[in-house]
Amino acid sequence: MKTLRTQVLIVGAGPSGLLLGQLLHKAGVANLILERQTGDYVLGRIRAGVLEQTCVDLLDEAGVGVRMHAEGLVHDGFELMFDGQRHRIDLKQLTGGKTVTVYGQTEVTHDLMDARAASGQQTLYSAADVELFGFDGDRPGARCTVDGERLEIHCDFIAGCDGYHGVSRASVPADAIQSYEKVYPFGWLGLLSDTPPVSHELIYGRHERGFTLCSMRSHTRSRYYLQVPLTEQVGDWSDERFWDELRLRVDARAAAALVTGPSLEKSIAPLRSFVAEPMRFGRLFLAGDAAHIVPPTGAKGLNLAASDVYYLWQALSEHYRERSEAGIEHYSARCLSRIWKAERFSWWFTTLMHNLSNEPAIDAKLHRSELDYLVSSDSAKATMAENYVGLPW
Ligand code: RFL
Ligand code: PHB
Repeated sequence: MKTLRTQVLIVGAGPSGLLLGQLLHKAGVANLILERQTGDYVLGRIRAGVLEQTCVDLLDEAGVGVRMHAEGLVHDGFELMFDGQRHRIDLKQLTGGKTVTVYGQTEVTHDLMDARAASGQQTLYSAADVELFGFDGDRPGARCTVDGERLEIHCDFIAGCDGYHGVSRASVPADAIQSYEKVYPFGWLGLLSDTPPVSHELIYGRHERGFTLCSMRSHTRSRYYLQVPLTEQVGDWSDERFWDELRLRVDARAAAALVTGPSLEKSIAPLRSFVAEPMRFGRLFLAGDAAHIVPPTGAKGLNLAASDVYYLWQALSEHYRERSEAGIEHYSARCLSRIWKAERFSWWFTTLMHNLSNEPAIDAKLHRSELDYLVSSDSAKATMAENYVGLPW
């Protein structure tokens, strides 16, 4: 068996793992990333689209912001659509100047992978059978198989950035971790197409046929989502059926402006709220989707991953620079305080905007009334905007 040694072993080359690796590299901390899939597979996943300002700032700090600033779209607001009307939430005005940036997760990952290649830090793709050991003591590490060869990696710390289905959270003894979970009885059917977006800002729509989101990746690439029952199969949704259904759920102006075209990608994502506590187990830290999931309404998932990475980068840099354990001790509590607020916001926005099929008639009326209140009250709009642009770190 071949043996390797690094300071921080990062499991997972999604945005959390790659961003942490880059920030640690810049802080002079050696790190090695183990990823189960190939790089092309990781880049093929179409996911998040909206970055909070703090996430943009952290990507700049990591030195990967050039293309994001050149190609990303800065949005000052978004629209809520219900009963055939649209109502604008002016993020910039309601938050004293804050905005969000529309730049796809695929592009963020691409930029981070390029920076990783230039950094000279090691990344092992297609790493099979990853097993973690020793994180409850002071000699943690992992074993895995890469290209048919068995490897043992020794390290000071392990960062579990391996998503919801990863090995890191699963390696923690069941009695040391508590999970909170809510699975929603519907999913999002997403479609990506090289067509101009229906509007220059995002539109979140509530409709009796189900929720709709009109989003984008650029001025020429659109991303649309439809709420569908969990029983739906993506194969039953031809592009034509998708466009027809979308047209039924948007207002007349959007229906008239909608440009359709062949899909580049179509998939169904289930919706879930999930938090695992705590997020540190001795020398193992969980970060990003490995520790928490939000439903995508409100675009918080990638942004939360970035705030975990920020706290972890600070904690580990302090450890190596000043021999201070304070950041390590406080990592879990710092992350969870922000995570629960984003969980609350994402759950609230999801229940407000979706068609909950078995909802009592009075609840539907109450949601409708809440939407009326939201778009007519400056303080309600300010609360929405404050959460949407992202709470401070
Ligand atoms: P990821 O992206 O899941 O990456 C984890 C990586 O770990 C690897 N892995 C392993 N590697 C080694 N050994 C193992 N045993 C392993 N098991 C797993 C995986 O292959 C993978 O490469 O987690 P990470 O890095 O924490 O990033 C989280 C984000 O991907 C996620 O929160 C967002 O995509 C959520 N999300 C959104 N977030 C936003 O902030 N804004 C949005 O607009 C937004 N829209 C979305 C979204 C997620 C969606 N889906 C499909 C879940 C829209 C959708 C539809
Ligand atoms: C996306 O463009 O993929 C997107 C945008 C906003 C969300 C969720 C997803 O709330």
